[in-house]
Amino acid sequence: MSVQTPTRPITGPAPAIQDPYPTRLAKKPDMPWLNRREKVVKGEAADGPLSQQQLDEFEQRGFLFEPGFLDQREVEELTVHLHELLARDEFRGRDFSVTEPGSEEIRSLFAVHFLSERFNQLARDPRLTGRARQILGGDVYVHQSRINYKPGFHGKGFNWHSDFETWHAEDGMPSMHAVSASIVLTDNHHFNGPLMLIPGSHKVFVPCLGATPDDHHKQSLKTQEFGVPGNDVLQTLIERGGIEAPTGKAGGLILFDCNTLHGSNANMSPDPRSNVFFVYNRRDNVCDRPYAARRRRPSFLAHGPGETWTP
Ligand code: 6CS
Ligand code: FE
Repeated sequence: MSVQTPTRPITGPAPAIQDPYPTRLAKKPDMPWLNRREKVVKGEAADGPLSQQQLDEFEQRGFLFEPGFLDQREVEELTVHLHELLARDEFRGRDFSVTEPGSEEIRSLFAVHFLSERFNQLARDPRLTGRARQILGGDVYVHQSRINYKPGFHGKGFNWHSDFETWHAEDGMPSMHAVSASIVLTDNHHFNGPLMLIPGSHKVFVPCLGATPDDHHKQSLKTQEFGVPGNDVLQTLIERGGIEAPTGKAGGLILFDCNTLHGSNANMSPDPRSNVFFVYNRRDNVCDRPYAARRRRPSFLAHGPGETWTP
């Protein structure tokens, strides 16, 4: 007769590492959100290009829009590089080149600071790294980069989400010490699917429902279904903070906190909408093991400090 011994005790002490931001839950939590633990702005006005007023705005709203960050000449030059990258046949069908659901049109091209010397130079531009250091209060590296491209009439949107929720759950980013810099390379108006943000939403962490499926990024980068907050909590946060969609001429910069809820609509206008986007993470906040997924995502989505990457 054999006696079955359980391989793991059914009850026992809680795991030693407590996740401060549990997400991808099996059931709806009692509270719709947790308060953010980290400060938002960790540097000083004296440390860089942003004024105290700009830092205060970022602190309160979770983003800052700077129209005319790049001049027209620089925008035109970067646009040439962007189109060159999008036209590269050898990138077609590769995992870092994400197409729209149901078509072959490119939606996002990741790791652009490794694919192009010009975008590498832009990622390291002190106008950007200075702002990121100032907000994060320490040395930074590029955690992720990408181009988003929404062709006229065809470009689809992005559901509401916090990037930090995904990076924490799927890439193992421990804390909210990252900031995104999105430079708009086309004129942005209300009809070509501009970035929409919920002011103030960065101050709370909204746990999301549903275990992360394996290889989730293959689906989520086209249409995200896991890691999106429920409608009730979105409604409350939008009633409190509203929705903003910065618009204006090409060359504008949107800096937004890693936890600010954002999304965008489809492009229903004839005009394409494209932007280039760098995520700066503080060097002491490197990603380790994912908090709510079985495996880390591929490195084109989450680079380490000092790491290089080739297609
Ligand atoms: O999965 C990610 O890492 C990303 N997804 C979205 C929709 N936004 C930011 C980031 O590129
Ligand atoms: Fe995002």
